[in-house]
Amino acid sequence: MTMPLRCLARTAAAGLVAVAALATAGHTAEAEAADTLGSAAAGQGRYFGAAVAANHLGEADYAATLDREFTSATPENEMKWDATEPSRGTFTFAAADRVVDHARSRGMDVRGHTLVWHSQLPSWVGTLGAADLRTAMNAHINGLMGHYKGEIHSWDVVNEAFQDGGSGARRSSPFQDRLGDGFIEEAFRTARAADPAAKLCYNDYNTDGVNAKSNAVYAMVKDFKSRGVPIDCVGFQSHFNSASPVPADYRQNLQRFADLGVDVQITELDIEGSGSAQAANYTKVVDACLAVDRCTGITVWGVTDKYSWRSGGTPLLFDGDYRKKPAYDAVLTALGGSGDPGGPGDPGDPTVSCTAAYTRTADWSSGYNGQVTITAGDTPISSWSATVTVPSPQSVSSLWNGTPAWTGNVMTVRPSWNGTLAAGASTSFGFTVAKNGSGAAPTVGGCTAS
Ligand code: G2I
Repeated sequence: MTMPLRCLARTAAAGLVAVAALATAGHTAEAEAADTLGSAAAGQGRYFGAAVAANHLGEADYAATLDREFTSATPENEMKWDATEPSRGTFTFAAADRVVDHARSRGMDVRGHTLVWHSQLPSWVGTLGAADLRTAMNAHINGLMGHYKGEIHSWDVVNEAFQDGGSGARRSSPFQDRLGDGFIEEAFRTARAADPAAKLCYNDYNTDGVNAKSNAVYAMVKDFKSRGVPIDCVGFQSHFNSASPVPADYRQNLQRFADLGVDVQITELDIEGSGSAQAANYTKVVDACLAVDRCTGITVWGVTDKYSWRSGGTPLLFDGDYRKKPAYDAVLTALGGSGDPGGPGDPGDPTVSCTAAYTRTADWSSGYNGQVTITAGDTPISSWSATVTVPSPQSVSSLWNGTPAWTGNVMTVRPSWNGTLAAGASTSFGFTVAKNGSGAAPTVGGCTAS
């Protein structure tokens, strides 16, 4: 019985959202300044998202960049069929839950990606006959959408069902080959019933301009709308490079879909290149979305170049050291925001710093409580870390308002919810130590901030 557990988790996540909203009331000022992608996009009534990989969330700079800049998250691989139902009827949600819980506890929306796709499909699906495949497809949709019911802003119900090239034909897949064209409609109808609050999207690539493939998708969406098949949005992946540049008729293509009565979303944006040329291409994409009222948001396909599926092409907004690239500045500017050109770490930037101060706040025969107060220097910080060396044979039995990582008897503490500090502002973490016979004081090392 997965559902009740997830429902409990959902309640907890919703509580965290409320706490986060209270704790970051100061974000209002940030939103007014629109100095992040998310706040600038919000000023335009849109979200700005990133594809997120669960296995990078433990990297402090990755999480800090995600949390600071983005208002929506798409699990990059964790919700795909091979990850969530590797054998029939056995659902595995741990990795996807990590992304969803991280995002929702920080107030981000989540895009669900993806329910029915020919790729990353476990081999058992391909062995089924038509009737069984239909049952399995619907069970898969119900399994995922049921687990995340009420938590997903938009689902990519069907992904990449059309062929490349000039024919506009459907792509061969177990679904297409055994169930025929009707599988897409069936998937959307099943999805609507499974979570009526989620927007249901069709998602594809090489459909960004007007061409045979986008014409075929357009005809399908038009048909669905005329017959009342539930579809709310079309996702345009928008993976661009020199062989597949931003089309001149991008805005026009987005607009013609919007005119059918669906939202449009840019779902997997990345543009290979660097410097001002890459920046100019990003500007084109943002301008196209802003020119179409029903273009409700943009998702870039990753946080940092180093983890991109096309890392060699450096297609994203942050480099491998999480520095803002010219493309970042271009996107922020196009969204109407203004920030720090070049980003943190630029020569000329004020130094990002913090201090750590230790006090013993309670003491008893077998233990004591310590508290470390972290204070930001002259500039705001988005993350910090401090070290606490615990003398042998003492041991730490609990810690609050921080996330510890141990090397021997040195505990490096990073923020849990409290990474972001205004210039001069403080937060603290605390811990309980079992003396094990020694009352010696711990050594608190220097604070580093980013
Ligand atoms: O290919 C780019 C995207 C095109 N549209 C649909 C998206 O779902 C797709 O995302 C990519 C992920 O970014 C990659 O990370 O989908 C690829 C698979 O089709 C993902 O790559 C796979 C690798 O091929 C596997 O070897 C690896 O085990 O990622 C897996 C998980 O890390």
